[in-house]
Amino acid sequence: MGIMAHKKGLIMGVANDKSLAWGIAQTLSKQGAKMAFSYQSEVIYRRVKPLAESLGGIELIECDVTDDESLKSLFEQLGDKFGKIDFIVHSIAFASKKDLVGKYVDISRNNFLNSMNVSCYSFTAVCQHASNYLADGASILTLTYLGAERVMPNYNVMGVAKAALEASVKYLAVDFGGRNIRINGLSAGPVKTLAASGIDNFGYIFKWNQYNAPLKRNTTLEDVGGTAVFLLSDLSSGVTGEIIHTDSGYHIVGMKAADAPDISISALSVAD
Ligand code: NAD
Ligand code: IMJ
Repeated sequence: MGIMAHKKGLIMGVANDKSLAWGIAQTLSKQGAKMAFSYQSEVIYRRVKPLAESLGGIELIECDVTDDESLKSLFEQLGDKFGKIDFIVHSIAFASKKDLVGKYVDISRNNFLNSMNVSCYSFTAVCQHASNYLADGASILTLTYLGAERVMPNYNVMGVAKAALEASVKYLAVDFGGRNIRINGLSAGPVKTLAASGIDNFGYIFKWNQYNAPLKRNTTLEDVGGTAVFLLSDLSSGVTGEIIHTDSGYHIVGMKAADAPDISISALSVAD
């Protein structure tokens, strides 16, 4: 039956078969969870529908996280279909592409607020709208990145949004802790998803992580799925307000590995 048998939950942020949310959904499915996916728009629906069908028994509900009415309607529909919810995965971020290159200082007020809205506030909004629908022992998870803690080239406003997101995890853990509801973050190493496509020098960052991470490899969807299922299951019943790194150990490293090959940005093609 699996460790998620009898658990029902929501996955937000599957866009295609490379999405971190899809890796999490696959592992949850193997462990017997019942799930609904929320998708951002009609365009995404076309890609998510076949994925949902491949797992079977998945409800699909549209939700744009910048819209409170859309969030309200999402949880009303989930409440009707599921009753109480045992887990939620928030795997959503957005910044304007032009702000993910060059200097952070150049960000406009409007783009700063929009990035914070989608990438940070939306997690708090999800917890707020979900509140009345959560079961005793529920677990809520968001996805974050090391760029919240350290400066990473081009991550810019996303790093600021992730830092605020990680602080939100702690405040939300206290707000919900008295109801035995847990809130955690998973800090994933670089993965080639839509949210990584077209990012300046991503191939270089990817290789750098591979050569310098203690495990000498990059992060996989299976790695992310495994940590997520731990955090969403009762195995982690004593864990809340935590950020767990799932990055082959990269975050502990202080200097280039002695055996890391010399790589230069210019030597890497886009395909790398
Ligand atoms: P992805 O593009 O597959 O997922 C991003 C999702 O955000 C998409 O499904 C998109 O539809 C959704 N989204 C954006 N704006 C939205 C809105 N207004 N309403 C509803 N949904 C919206 O890419 P991903 O890499 O799987 O990203 C998922 C999460 O993982 C993000 O929070 C990202 O910051 C984080 N993350 C990614 C990496 C990486 O290297 N790919 C590493 C660490 C953390
Ligand atoms: C994104 C930008 C710059 C450096 C980056 C990333 N590094 C990693 C990412 C080193 C790992 C991926 N990541 C962790 C993200 O959170 C990505 C968020 C994102 C990506 C895009 C690309 C397309 C777009 N807007 C985006 N908004 C957020 O138009």
